Amino acid sequence: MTEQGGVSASVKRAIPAGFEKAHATPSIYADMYAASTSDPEAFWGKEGKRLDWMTPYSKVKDTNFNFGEVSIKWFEDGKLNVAANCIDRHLAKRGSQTAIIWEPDDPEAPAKHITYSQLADKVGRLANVLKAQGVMRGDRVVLYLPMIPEAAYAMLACARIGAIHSVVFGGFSPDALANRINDSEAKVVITADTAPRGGRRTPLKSNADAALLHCDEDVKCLVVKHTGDQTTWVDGRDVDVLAEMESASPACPPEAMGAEDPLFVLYTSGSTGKPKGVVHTSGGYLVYAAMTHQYTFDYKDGDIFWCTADVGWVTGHSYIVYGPLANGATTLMFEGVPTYPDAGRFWAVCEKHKVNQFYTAPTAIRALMGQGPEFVEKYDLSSVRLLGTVGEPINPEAWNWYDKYVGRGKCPIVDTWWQTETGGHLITPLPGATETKPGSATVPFFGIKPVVLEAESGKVIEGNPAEGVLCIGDSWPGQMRTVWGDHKRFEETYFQQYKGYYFTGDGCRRDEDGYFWITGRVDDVINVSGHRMGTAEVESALVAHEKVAEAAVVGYPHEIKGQGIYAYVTLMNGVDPTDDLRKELVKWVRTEIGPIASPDLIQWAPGLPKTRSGKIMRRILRKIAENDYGALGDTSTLADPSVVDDLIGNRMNRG
Ligand code: 6R9
Repeated sequence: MTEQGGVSASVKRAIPAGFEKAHATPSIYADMYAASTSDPEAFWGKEGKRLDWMTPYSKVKDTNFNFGEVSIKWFEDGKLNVAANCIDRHLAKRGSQTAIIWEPDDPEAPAKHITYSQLADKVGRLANVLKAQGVMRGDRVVLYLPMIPEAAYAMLACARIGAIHSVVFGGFSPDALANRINDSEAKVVITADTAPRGGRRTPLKSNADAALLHCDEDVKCLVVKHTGDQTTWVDGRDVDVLAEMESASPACPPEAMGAEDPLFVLYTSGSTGKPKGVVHTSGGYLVYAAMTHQYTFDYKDGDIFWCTADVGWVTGHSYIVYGPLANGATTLMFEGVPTYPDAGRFWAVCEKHKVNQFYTAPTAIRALMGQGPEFVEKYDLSSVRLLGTVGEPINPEAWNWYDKYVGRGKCPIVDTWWQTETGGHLITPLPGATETKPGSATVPFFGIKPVVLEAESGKVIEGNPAEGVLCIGDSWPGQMRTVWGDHKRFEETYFQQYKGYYFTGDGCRRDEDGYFWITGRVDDVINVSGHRMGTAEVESALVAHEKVAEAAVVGYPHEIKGQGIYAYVTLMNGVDPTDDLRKELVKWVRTEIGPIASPDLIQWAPGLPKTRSGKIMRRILRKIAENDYGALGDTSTLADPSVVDDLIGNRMNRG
């Protein structure tokens, strides 16, 4: 990505016509950015008022990035309810406006339009069902659901009663689900019978059954009978949630929550150890999600907004549910996949529901690009006025294809860089304010102070161009507050290496114009189709197999997925390295973690390159996987340099 960035760094795309009256124009952006960074108290004190507060805040910002005393608080003495902000306050004006358009997996099945009044009714009922199951303020509720309206109802029902939700992506395995239920000490799991995707069905309930074998026996299982597929039923533990909602009261007064009370925990992969529970709180998160949704997408009243992410990821939290609903928007929720029944599905849905803003991942664009433009060209996309991307760097080829065939040359493309930890966009163009460059996430959002540091020395690099690691110099309201149950890990992960800064884990380049180009992770996290995977997680899954002695996992460039998973595996003595065993190991990892963690390539490695102190030299393994032998660097510190020649000789074809 860096080279491509360098080549096109000077080619700017003008702001398309029709954005003269956008929420931010070049001068509005310049003024607001200056105000936001020179006096954050005043800036965010005013922005906080975009929400309805039950008790107004008197303090705005109280944040400390110093290692050992990290503490982040925004609007700390204010009280509010997130669900009331996403629903109740819109009812007078927008009761009969559609809040959620639901498009099912099956293109022949009817879509649903849920108005704000209907949303209020459903969320109130579900909140009462949760209460009846003993869920109280501060309790954790795990959601393991398909992309159905009930997922949004459940998130908002938790918010309404002050319970903390933790959504687990439906593609995760029973083991991964059990780990999250146990780590968050959840009281309840909400799941569905099965989840249709691309014409196939994932057995969510039976996965939940398997997970619950490893959890406290008091954990309740609320089941949405969505497809009607048969499942097992454990009396006393399982609850038919739709039936209970029928008879529950829709009236449920919203709890007054502190701005700093947790809203949700979302597990994400890091460079070491088990996934960590990223904690977001109520006030700052919602202010930030709402503001970024409005400005980045230039959302205006009456627009139909579609973010194609799954609610199992942060993108779905901030830009399917919380940001749009806080703004009284119409948000589209899609159950299916981009390639079912064919590669035109996204565009068919855009045409059918007259989508105005469309937000997806580069990996989806690359996959569809490979199918040819005829799948896009036949649809009427005249309603679409803005395109967005998220999740990984977008290569200029994909950017140009998106621009030409989907945007028809008239839509701005907002390449939004952010993370689970950041709650919302940190570096992104604003459509009416920022000229774009294909492949660059461009400039910081209001209140964000990105800094580029030298990786080794931690020295701040002033002036342009600059290349190094990306850190953020000050807090913003959407920032994560802690790691669930492990504040020390929070500080060590994000604040230890570069003192006084939030360390993003990403590398970047800042070009002559001050535009940011994200070059990818600098830690042991790989980004597979926009999903974060810790190499350590895949390794520990592999070594849990009885035939595996040791494993090292790295990322390598993959045409569609961005990065693929390359595993070096050392087998136990006497075990035959066969193709069948390869397949068995791939299947094993799928069941241990989930399909998104499947190794793309497994190379048998009689030995791994290690330092004399026994550390695996991943830098070398990465280079071999990338086919870049010239750049192997110094191998003299290896305990046994000959293992490298063997690995090169037996390298897998990337295909
Ligand atoms: C929102 C989300 C975060 C990591 C992040 C970075 C990569 C996300 C990007 C991007 C380049 C973009 N990333 N957006 N890289 N350009 N526009 O994806 O959160 O799943 O936590 O991943 O994704 O490497 O550090 P999350």
